[in-house]
Amino acid sequence: MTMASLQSKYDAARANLTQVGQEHVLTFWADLDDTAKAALLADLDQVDLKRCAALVEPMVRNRPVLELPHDIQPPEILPAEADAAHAAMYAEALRLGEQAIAKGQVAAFVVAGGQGSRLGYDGPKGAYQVTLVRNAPLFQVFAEALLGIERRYGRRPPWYVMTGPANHEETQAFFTENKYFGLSADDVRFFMQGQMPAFHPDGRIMLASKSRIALSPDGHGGSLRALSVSGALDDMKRRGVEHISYFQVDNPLVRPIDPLFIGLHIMKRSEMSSKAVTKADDKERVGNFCIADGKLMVIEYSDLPDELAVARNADGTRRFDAGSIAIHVLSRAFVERLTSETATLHMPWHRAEKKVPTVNDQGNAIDPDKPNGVKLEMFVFDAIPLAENALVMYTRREEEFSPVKNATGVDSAVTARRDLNRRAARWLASAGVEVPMGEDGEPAATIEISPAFALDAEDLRRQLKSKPAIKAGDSVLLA
Ligand code: UD2
Repeated sequence: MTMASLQSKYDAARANLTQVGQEHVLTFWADLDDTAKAALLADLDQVDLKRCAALVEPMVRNRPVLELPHDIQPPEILPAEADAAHAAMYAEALRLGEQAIAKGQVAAFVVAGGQGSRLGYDGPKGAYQVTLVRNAPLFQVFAEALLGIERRYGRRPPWYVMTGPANHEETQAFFTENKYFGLSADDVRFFMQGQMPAFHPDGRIMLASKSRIALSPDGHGGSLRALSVSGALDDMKRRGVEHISYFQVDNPLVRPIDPLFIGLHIMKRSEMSSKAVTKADDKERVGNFCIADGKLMVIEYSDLPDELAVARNADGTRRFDAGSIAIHVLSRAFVERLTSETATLHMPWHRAEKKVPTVNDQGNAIDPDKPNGVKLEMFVFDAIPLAENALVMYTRREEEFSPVKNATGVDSAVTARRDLNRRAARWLASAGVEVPMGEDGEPAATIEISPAFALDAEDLRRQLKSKPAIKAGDSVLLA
């Protein structure tokens, strides 16, 4: 940037910042060299000052009081598998879903913008190696599921990967180094999610240093806006994609494209559909599906009142038992409607008080030991109440949900690998293969089934030409 253009950008930025009382962002301008000045201006380009200004009073200077809906009821949920009452409907839904996939109307969409901080893993979470025999990373598992879909339905779905500023380049490089795991570059489109500045509790935007704004990802709810501003929605339209199959990067058991789920979404003319599992315990850290004041919505575990979390039905079953596992199908038209220029995105912001490294008035670095800043995020499930005909279906936890969130213990790589192994053993057993079991009740062999080879138990039955003989201690790969 030339000096003159730096100066004119500075003048414009100063005017905009002054309008919203945030001119302190430029406090150290005179101390900065041109590179640092350009970096600060680039950070400012990321910030929607008007949007921030509207949030300062209600969300930053004040802690919003969570207003729970008056009437909270459990929703009706479609079963994981068709019972007699649903047999005809599920058969038709499956047909519709398979047809949409074969016509190229379905895209996969993974949100992979967060940082693996809880996992203590320093890299894009999708690069985390998770499978039992090949140690394949999460991204490879999803790529192979798309190859499996192509094998089965004759069409490879395009894949949209939302990254974050901390991992965008690394994620793309990881795909390139690994030759897109058998996909081609044209099948995969990367885009970065939006960012929000952190705020001082008094409402001022925080600086991370003299020349950088303290920016962080705006939550997976920001993915809807990012789909729009990145041009991904236009790209989908060009390709004829109507339905967006949304999942999180941390769940190696997910079926990135599920014909039955997609078919139900189409059949019910739902704009946003969700999968649920029965909760592992009353306070499991998953959102709770509820009908609140007549609308389907998810109430996050931290917000669900205790008396509701522990409530029981007359037969002793848990009253609010449907946990959100962040698997959705969204209609492209719905995302377009929510994010169109004339629409105000009515999704709420969620406030979190965090430790944010910053600088003091003299420009000296401060590494806080307690929360000193406010971060704001959007959650994707807050779009559900805005959708027409939103539906929820159950899926089986052991078939589809075992996220890698923590380094050890629950929801860790250890439990995810255990669940991948159990599922592979179960699929093999249902195909008539004898799987040796250990005294601990776990399969006594290490088994990996690539989703490119088989997408589910029924697919495996079809794919297996002969029944492998498996002995205790064996390592078995079906790929
Ligand atoms: C989320 C859900 C929870 C349940 C659970 C299932 C929230 C608030 N809670 O819990 O209800 O469904 O998942 O596993 O969502 N991400 C981004 N950008 C961001 C933030 C997150 O891409 O700015 C991605 C991240 O890469 C990951 C996913 O969103 O794939 C989930 O994020 P998380 O680990 O923060 O969510 P968690 O475990 O609190």
